[in-house]
Amino acid sequence: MIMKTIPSTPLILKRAGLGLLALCAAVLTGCGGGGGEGAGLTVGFAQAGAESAWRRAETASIKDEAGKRGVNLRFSDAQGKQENQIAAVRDFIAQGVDAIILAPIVETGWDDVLGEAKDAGIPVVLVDRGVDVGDDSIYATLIASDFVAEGKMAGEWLFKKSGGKARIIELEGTPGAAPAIDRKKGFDDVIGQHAGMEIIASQSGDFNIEKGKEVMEALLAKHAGEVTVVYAHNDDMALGAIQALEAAGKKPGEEVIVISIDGGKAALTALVEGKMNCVVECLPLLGPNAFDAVETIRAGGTLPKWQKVDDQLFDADNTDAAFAENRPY
Ligand code: GYE
Repeated sequence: MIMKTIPSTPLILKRAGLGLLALCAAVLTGCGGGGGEGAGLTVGFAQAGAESAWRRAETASIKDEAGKRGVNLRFSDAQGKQENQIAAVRDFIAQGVDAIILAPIVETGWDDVLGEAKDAGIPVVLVDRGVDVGDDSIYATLIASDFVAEGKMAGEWLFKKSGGKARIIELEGTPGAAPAIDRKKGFDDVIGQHAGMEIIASQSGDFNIEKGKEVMEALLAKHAGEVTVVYAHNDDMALGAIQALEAAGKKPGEEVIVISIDGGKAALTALVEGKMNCVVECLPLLGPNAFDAVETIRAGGTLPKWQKVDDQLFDADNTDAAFAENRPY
């Protein structure tokens, strides 16, 4: 790749020059109405897709925040395909953007293209999903939840709720995606410690409602007589599973416990209606944090490799209709 051959010194100068420009812009425009540190920057956002309400909320948060800060945002939706996302990152590098925000579809396969970004002197801020790379200096920071902890929270809640007896169908996220791998790990680890709890089937519903419903229908054809719990790696698949349960004549939330992760309005509403029993939160409003990170990097500051987003758990004890109604996504 051409970018790899560019020597680092001129790039450092280039970045310093742009930093100065940004500073001038900040001084000229002041802090209000789109001014500030980010004003005038060009940032590429390589989004994974639009498969879930969560991801649409994340996209909206990043676009809104760019608008507020006067950042010129270039947006790409990879439509669930890693090759599209890699091509988008390469395009941003070729365009010489000031920074790249990347929500990586899967964990692996990023070494080359992120190495190219580093060689080009373009910082990469990872949002919402982590990567598995040989050299972690090829990205600046990761802003994301702890997905193992989320899965663990769900498993521990279920242990208490079920008294340690459960026949579970697990609906996994996109194969190879950090939240699918880690939400499975955290949950399965807890379940594995209790003899009366068993995962009777575990299959991917690709983080979307249609696939969640379809997979649940197929699994119900086999396991309708024994299933007592559905654990879905996100809200959308849980909502699809609820439709499948109802179509099969089962009462979600009563005959079958339903657990999801994300905590969007639709899931919290289902919780209040009694069709869902437990929702572990995962916050999608990462725009402010992402652009704070870009500005810190450009100001020469350092950031922790992982900025952990804190999540909580919702169930019938702490969630009411007003809370669900006011959920902004
Ligand atoms: O839970 C899911 C989405 O990467 C944390 O991706 C994100 C997950 C989120 O499609 O709904």
